[in-house]
Amino acid sequence: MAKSALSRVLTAAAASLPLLAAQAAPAAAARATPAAAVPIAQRGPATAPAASPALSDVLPAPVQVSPDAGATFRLGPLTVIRTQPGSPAARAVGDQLARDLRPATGYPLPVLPVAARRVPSISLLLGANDSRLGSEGYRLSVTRSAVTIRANNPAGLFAGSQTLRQLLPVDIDSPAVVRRSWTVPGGSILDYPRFAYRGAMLDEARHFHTPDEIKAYVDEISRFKVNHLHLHLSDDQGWRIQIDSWPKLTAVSGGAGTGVDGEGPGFLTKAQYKDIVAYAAKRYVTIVPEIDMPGHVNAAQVAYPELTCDGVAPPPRTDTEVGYSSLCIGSETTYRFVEDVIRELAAMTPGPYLHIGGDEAHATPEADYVAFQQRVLPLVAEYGKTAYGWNEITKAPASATAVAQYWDTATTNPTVAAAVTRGTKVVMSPANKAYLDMKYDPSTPLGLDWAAYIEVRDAYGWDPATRVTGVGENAILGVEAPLWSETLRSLDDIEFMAFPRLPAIAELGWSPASTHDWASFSARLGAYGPRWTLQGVNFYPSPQINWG
Ligand code: TNX
Repeated sequence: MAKSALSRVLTAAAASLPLLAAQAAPAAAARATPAAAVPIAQRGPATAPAASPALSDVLPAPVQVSPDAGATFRLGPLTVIRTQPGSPAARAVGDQLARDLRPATGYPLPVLPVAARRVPSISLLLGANDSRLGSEGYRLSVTRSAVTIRANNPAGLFAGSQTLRQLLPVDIDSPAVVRRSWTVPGGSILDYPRFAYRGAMLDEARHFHTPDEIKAYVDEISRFKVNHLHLHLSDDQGWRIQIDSWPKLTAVSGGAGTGVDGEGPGFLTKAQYKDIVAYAAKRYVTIVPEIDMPGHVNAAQVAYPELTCDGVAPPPRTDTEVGYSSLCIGSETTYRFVEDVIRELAAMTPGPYLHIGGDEAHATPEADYVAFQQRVLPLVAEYGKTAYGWNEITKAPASATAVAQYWDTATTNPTVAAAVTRGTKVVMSPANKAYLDMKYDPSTPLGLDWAAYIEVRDAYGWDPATRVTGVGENAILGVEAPLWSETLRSLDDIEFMAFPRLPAIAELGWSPASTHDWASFSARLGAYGPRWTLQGVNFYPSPQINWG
């Protein structure tokens, strides 16, 4: 999915953005203005420095780093990649690593089950026999003759491979051959995640992002050990996933004219969705599908008027208002629809989570909302999935076995805290810290500002386990950085909002709290900028960061 740096420009996103009427915005009158069409090369650092990283220059910060100055490894034309014999998954990680390292080095980097003696080798081996590593951790050791990554599972080999890519000079991200020496700093790294769930989210409903754009984002987020991609597949403006038993959902609400300002048409066929799931799985990213209900359902009701209480189809909506639509809670048709959608979605999703939304259901009376969730949350479990929803689902006792995604900006939420005592697990996405669609500052051409302006330091400057009273480390499954698409169109737009804040959220999810340090993080981030430039990733060159 590599994109040529030269061909990438910052796309003009000519979104004229109506106010988010239901949300009190600090600067709600601000409109999205088009970003200047400046060639990407002029936006980031002008040239990539040829610096060789130190062993600790890794995003997210590893658990333990022990440098050995005398043990520099040199990757050369004879280097081979060796993978655990008998493990197709380890072999696949090795193949992927070879594909990642070949363009810039120009070396053949054969992938073999065993290496010939005295050949410099990069080994990816299973059987680390270290319980601290868990399912995603790894040990990486670098000596003069070998790089060895050991893990209990292939996921750890993949994580270790991403670390190794960052330990090579920034030129390794060049899409064309660079003639230079390719060193890896000596020593060893012990690394494993703080939280099991590190997520990102794309909003397919407000503007449809194509399968290729989703795959590019998978590539970009997986470098930072983000292991879940949540796809918001339905909302008031559009329905973006094929459901065979209700075909008009996509025929009517996935087509031309759908999306904010009528500019985001499209939907994923089941085949495309499964292809994305498989592509992501190879990068150890699990797809989490979301169908939002009982609110945010206008697009479904446009296609099927029987999903309203009066049976009358509402007009299609292309504005950005929220909180006005609701499924008809007392109608059995509603539950037939919901069960069909959950059944089909569960069948095409190998991952454990199925997100049923549940946010901003302002048009659903509270008692109806609870009744709906009491019926629907267990339905998700019936189809073999863990129910997942925005934090409002904690109003329903049935959320005890569910995962709640905390998007509230408040640092106290008694309903969520009470649910935690009943067993609910929480993914932290506080909108004023983790929402990648919030502007960096008032001059950001894209994005919204209802929750906050979020500069890089704000995105990094919080702790998931102390953010909300009564929601401590043990209650937290992880963190997620959602990216809503009201103002976004292209992949360039996505990248501009996600980078460099996504690595901040990824570090909060992966790295031990003891490593939390702005000076360290910002220096590592600044050194990463030239890699994005070489990859053609349109990142925001935040003035808070010294970009190499
Ligand atoms: C709130 S946060 C929403 C979305 C909007 C987003 C824009 C949440 C669960 N719902 O419907 O797209 O704000 O920032």
